[in-house]
Amino acid sequence: MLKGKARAHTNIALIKYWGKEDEQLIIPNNSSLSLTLDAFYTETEIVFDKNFTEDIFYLDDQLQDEKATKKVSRFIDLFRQQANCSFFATIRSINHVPTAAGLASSASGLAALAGACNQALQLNLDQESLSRFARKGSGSACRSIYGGFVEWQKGHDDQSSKAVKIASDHFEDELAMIFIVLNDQKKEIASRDGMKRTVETSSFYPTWLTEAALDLAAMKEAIAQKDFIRLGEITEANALKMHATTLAAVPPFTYWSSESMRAMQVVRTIRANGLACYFTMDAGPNVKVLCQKAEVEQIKAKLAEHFALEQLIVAFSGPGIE
Ligand code: 2P0
Repeated sequence: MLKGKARAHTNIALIKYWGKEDEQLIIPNNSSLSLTLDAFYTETEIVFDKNFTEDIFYLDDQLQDEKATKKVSRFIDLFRQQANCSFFATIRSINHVPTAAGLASSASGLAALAGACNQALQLNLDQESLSRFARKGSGSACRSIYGGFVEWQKGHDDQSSKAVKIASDHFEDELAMIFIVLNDQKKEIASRDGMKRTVETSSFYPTWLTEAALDLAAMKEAIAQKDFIRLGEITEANALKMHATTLAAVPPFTYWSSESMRAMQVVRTIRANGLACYFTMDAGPNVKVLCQKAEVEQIKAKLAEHFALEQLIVAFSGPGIE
C-alpha cells in the first residue's frame, strides 16, 4: 500500500491565462500571474494498492461518477507512468470553501492531487516539476504549487511551460481579496470550452496576446516596486481585456451577469470615494476585489451596503502546497 496526502490552496490570476497553444499538454498561449489565497483549499489523500481493481474517487465524501473518475484516472496515469506503477488508487478529496460559496476550483484540486501522488509514489519531484504535472491536469493548477505571487511561464513545450515563484519581499502579505459571491450555480460555458472558442474565432484574440505580455511585464515591475495602485490598475484592465475577447467570439458569449456589472460599478464608486480597490473576474459571474489589508474592513463595510454579508468572503495571501 502506498499512501500520500497534500493540501493546495486556490489562486486567482491577476494576469489571466486565456487560450491554449497545445490542448493535450496544456501549453498556454500567454504567460499568466496569480496570487495564491488562504481562504479556499483542497485536501487530497490517495492510496495505491495492488489489490484494488479500479480507481475510486470521493469528493467531499461523495462517490464520484464514471466521468469524474475517468478524468482523475487519466491524470494519475501520468504519475503511474513516471513511477512505473500499475496499481489502482482510491482518492479522497475535500474542498474547503467557506459558507455556501460554491467556489470550488480545479486549481487547488489538481494541485493537491499532484502533491498526493508525488508523495505516495515517492517521486521526489521538486516544485517546478510538480507544477508541470499539475499543469497537465488543469492549467491554473500549476500556479497553486507555490504561495504568494506566482508566474506561469508559458514556455513552448512540456519542459519549459512551468510555474515559478515571484520574489516580492512579502508584498503579498499587504494585500487582500474580497470575493463577491453572486452566483454559485454551475457556469454555462466551461472555461476550457470558452477559451477554445475564443482562440479559434475571436478577432480580438491576437490583441489579447500582445496586451497580456505587456501587462505581465508592467505587473512584475509593480510588484518589484510594491506599487499597489499600479498593481490594481493592471489587474482590473487585464481582466477587462480578457473578457472583451469573448464578445468577439463566434458565437459571442460573456461570463458577466447583470449582478457582475453592478458589482464592478460598486467597486468603481468605492474607489472614486478614496479607497483603493480593483476588481477582477474569471470564467463565471463572481467578482473579486483586490485591495490592501489595511483597508479591507473599510472596503468590506462599503460593499456590505450593496451585498449581503454572506456574499462577501475575505481572503489573504496563502501558502504553497503542503
Ligand atoms: C486563470 N482561468 O488564469 C484563467 C482566467 C479562467 C479565467 O485558468 O482548461 O481550469 O483546465 O487549463 O485552468 C480556468 O481554466 O482551464 C482559468 P484548463 P483552467 O485563472
